Amino acid sequence: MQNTNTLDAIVIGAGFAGMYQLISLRDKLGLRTRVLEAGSGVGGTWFWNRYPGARCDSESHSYMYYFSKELVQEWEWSERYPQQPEILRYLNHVADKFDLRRDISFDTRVTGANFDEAKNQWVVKTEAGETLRAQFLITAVGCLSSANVPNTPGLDRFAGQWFHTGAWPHEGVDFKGKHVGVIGTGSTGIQAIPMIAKEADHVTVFQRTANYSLPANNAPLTEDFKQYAKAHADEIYEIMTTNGNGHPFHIEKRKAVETPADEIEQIYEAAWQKGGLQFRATFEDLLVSNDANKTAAEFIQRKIRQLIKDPVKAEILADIDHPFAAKRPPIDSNYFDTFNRDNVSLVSLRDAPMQEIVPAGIKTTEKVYPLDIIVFATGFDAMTGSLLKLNIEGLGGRKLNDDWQAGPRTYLGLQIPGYPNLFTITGPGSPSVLCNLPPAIEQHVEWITDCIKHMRTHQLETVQTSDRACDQWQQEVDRAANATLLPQVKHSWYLGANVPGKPRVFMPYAGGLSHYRSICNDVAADGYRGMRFS
Ligand code: N01
Repeated sequence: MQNTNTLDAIVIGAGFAGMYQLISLRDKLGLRTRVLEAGSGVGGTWFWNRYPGARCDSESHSYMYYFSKELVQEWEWSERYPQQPEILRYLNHVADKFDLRRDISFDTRVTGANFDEAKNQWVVKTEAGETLRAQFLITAVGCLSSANVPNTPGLDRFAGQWFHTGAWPHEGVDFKGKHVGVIGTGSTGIQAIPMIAKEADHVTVFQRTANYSLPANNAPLTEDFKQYAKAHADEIYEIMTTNGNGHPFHIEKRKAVETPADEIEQIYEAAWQKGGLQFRATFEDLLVSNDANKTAAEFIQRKIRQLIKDPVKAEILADIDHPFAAKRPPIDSNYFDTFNRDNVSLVSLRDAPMQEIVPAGIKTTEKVYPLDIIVFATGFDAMTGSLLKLNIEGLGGRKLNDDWQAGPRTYLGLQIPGYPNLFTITGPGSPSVLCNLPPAIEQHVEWITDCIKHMRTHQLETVQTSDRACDQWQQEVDRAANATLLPQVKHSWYLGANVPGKPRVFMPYAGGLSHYRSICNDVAADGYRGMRFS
């Protein structure tokens, strides 16, 4: 039997975004709101990504909500970069504190959503056959939540076990005594490989594209730092929200191309020792000038060659074909040093591409590598994958999957023409994955909440953006990307290149979080320019 529930708002996803959206709509505006979550608990990314070594690359004191001063003051992080279990504990603490679970349906996967024009309502269907209706539909499905398992021939015949890092078994995986193959050397592979190598009998890393990585220099937080972060919370928040990337540091106002070589070296060495993504902030021209970028790229490549004892491995790891930070730069704990272990070998798929998976293991053009376990650290169908899986239908039955066949089109990454009363938190066309995500999420949630409040105050039923506003915004997204080196990398997931058949469109907004925030504020102050109410 089908249930029909009518609400004011439905939110899809109970990660950082969905939880704050629930707090905002339910507790600030008094809306009847329900969150639908596929997992059996809160946490989103941090609920699913339980692979060994899973850790955040943003510093803990910036990877949290700032909307509640009380919450900021009461939560205590233990390390500079929090591990997945600690982030999940934090999000569960938030769920308890704000009594969120009573309005979240867990184990509830959305299979379709269509707009009922006669009633101005979204009709949302779940896998269990439930139907819910609401005036507003807000997607909080995350940018990196649709796992990308390559369509490699033979996987179904593999005699061992295989796992994708983004859907890791809750009970963990026992690597003891096993021969393990890890495919992928993005942020995830770089975190997982050192941990798996400690446990497994042997690890073979299959690298398609060599990657930069910076030392995280992770450590327990000192009592002094914990006190500092609490006492200066307002200041830290101000820095995070007035710079381009949402991190708690500013990009230095100096250019590598105008700095003498010996000074550059000292600056990079200090940043390398300090560790973390601040390396990217050492010069303001690193992402806009190839000459500037080369100074950073060459410094890191030199470091990699120094760290790896075996010259063949060193060459494979340091042979990087793209500018530094033009793909998301990972940070690591002992990643390069792991290749000095006797039980770790490295295969360059550039030199010998993978042909198929055979029952015994992975077969490249060179040989078969016998394996007991294959770990796919192969990333995600980023930014659009999880949205398209929702099977959203808008006005006149138009389908999002058709409308986005040539790539995503949004207004501010927040609205899509033809889909009234639908808001997408950190959608394509917003800074999202180019930022530390919690401040980007807070900005979106607050903007959406203000927009809905405006509608309630003025008794407006629907809001939708126009094709014209969307086209103009897409031009701005392209302009911002083309002002940087980011689109130069043709095999980046920012462009959708990691998923065969996906259109190559640069998806996130590269104009910076603070600039983007001021555009969104202007749009709202100008009566929500580019959006039509009725
Ligand atoms: O995924 P990726 P990820 N055959 O797409 C390779 C976030 N994150 O999960 O570069 C062989 O970056 C692929 O090779 P190539 C963070 O934003 C955050 O590592 O496409 N190899 C690449 O090496 C990050 O950027 C945290 O040639 C294949 C790897 O797999 C994002 O998640 C922690 C292949 C995929 O790298 C994604 O990172 C971890 C194939 N068919 C991750 N297909 C935080 O701190 C793909 N590859 C919050």
